[in-house]
Amino acid sequence: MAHKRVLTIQDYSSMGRCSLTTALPIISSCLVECVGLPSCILSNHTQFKKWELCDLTSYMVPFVNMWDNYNHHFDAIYTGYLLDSQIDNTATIIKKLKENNTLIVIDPAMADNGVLYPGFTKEHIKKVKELISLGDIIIPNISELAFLTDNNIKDNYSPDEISSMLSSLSSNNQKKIILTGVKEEKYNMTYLYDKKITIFKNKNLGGKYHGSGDLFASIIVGSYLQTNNLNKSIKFAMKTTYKSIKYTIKENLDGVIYGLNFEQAIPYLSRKLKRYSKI
Ligand code: PXL
Repeated sequence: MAHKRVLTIQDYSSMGRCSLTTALPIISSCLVECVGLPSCILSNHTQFKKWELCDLTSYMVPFVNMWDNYNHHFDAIYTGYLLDSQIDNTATIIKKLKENNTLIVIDPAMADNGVLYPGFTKEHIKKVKELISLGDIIIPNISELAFLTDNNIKDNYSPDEISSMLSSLSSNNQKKIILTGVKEEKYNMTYLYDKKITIFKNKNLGGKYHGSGDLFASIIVGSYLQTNNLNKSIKFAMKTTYKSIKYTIKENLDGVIYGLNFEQAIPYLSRKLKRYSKI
């Protein structure tokens, strides 16, 4: 099995599993090396009432430049939650480190349930649109897709509306899009837009869980590097997220704040990947 390495650029929130505290263990459990560049460090994510934030914006490029002294190759660069001021830096880092075979995955982590995360404004949407232009695979949820395509925010979208938002974000089929968070009766759906649309369904267990998008995107990145099969990676991501929700409910944990109990689903993910890739 060839060694693979991912650079992920997002915040480190000490309390409340999301961003780097999810990406690092999940990508490692896919047997892929994960280099985490923290864009800022928070005491806890911003769905808590209050937080302390240590902004590392000015360190991001110097950290990466320091690696010039060593050989390195990134099979993928994966970005998540970023402050407005960090998006230009992130673009600079992507342009500097991207080689011909480096996959760029952008999770435009900025909104959920129809609302932008605290502190984010129209300016943030504009900046994320610029970052998306560098991506090969984009992983928005339905709220982020609507914000990024200047559509109205509402509870439900028709299949035609979803299809036209996907085609507009993919800029003439240049990008693959994995859309999460579309609900239909008892189902939770994921759309893959790769010139055509494929829909994946899972039972919806209800409830809101912080960091589920970060968990999903991390599994896609880690397992796609191992399998080179996006459909398979989406199935792994959906099933592992589903199991993590089940473990969170079973142990009566507060998933709105502390995030998903994904640790217990890691053996499942590793087993599935091992069986598929014969690692
Ligand atoms: O999961 C998205 C996310 C990541 N990081 C921080 C957040 C959020 C969502 O609120 O606050 C700091």
